[in-house]
Amino acid sequence: MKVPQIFTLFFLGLLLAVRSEVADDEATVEVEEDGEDGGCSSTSRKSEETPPPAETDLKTPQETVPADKAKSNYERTNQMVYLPTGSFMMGTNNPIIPPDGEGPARRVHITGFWYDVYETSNAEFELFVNSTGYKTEAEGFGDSFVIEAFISEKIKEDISQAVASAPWWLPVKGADWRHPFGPDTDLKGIMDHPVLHVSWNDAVAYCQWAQKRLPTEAEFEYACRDGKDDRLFPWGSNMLPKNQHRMNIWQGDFPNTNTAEDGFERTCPVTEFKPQTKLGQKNLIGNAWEWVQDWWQTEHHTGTTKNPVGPKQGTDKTKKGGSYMCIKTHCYRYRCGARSQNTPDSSASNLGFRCASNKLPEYIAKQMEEEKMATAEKARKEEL
Ligand SMILES: *[C@@H]1O[C@H](CO)[C@@H](O)[C@H](O)[C@H]1NC(C)=O
Ligand SMILES: [Ca+2]
Ligand SMILES: [Ca+2]
Repeated sequence: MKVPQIFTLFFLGLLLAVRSEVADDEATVEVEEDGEDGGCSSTSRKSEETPPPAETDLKTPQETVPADKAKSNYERTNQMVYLPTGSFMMGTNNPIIPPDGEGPARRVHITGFWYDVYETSNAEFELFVNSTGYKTEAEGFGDSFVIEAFISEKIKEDISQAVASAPWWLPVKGADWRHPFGPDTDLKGIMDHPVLHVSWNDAVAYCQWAQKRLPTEAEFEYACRDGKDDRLFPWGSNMLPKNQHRMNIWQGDFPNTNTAEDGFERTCPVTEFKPQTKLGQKNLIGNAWEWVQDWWQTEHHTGTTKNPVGPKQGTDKTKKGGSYMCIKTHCYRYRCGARSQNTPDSSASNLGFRCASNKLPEYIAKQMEEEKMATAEKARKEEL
């Protein structure tokens, strides 16, 4: 987000004393926006920043390994599910954060497509980097945004520049996907967590290598709505059905205390929690924000559309789902209809992605078949 936009949002937020009530068979939700915005929706690079220098140590095309030949040292989490053709109401007529363009509700037809079950993990992203020599934009720029609460005192000493309207975001030198909370942190023990500090451009490159693509915003929301009308979450509007956490967000007093009642102070494994949708997708909302294909816009026509892809051009790309940093008071964006944006070269410690595809890539079909057989074989052996 560019600085002027941050201020616009901030003052709009101040003007807004939104009270929104969403009736539901499961719960009634009351929201008060306190005007402090920015929370889990991170900042963007300023457009005048110089782009990453040309890389000289990249692999030549002959040296790269295609996704169907790549062998991971970790258990794969690249499985996909098929979402059948259908239509749904995108957006809502009861927007909770109106300046984000959450409304109006409009009918959208979606052609059946394949969608990742999980957010892209550090292990999956490392396989891509091992196979291609890819360097992320954050590695090129030499820094990325990290929330202050997770930066060590030693690293913090060297940082003076914060983001005016969201002071908890700091640009940290040496923060990138391998060092998610600063140069003195690494991926030990979190290879199955979502990859962070990937820009929109990085996400596109990964999906392309994997023989996939980024989903459109409409596809994300179609999956998230899971056949229900105007509910907040995939499973309904009750955040804690049967008093159980279904996603990784922030509990406590943001940004100072994090009680982690959902079990996770930062990210959780991409396989964590019960599936959020009937088809089995996990962490669509919460954990890491997810880039989608579309350029950002906040004005939408109410007419019916088929497979909308967003505006032809823009300055920011759209992201969906909210993150482990989201809390109702600061960033009530872990809802299917919620949305936010960043410039396509931006990256942060709460922003990742997952891919979609029109066709199931052959190597994944084969892999999933083998996994199914292995599971059946294991079950058979246990019966004996
Ligand atoms: C990537 O390569 C490194 C170095 O050979 C290896 O240790 C690591 O396990 C590889 N990553 C994956 C996902 O296989
Ligand atoms: Ca949490
Ligand atoms: Ca997510």
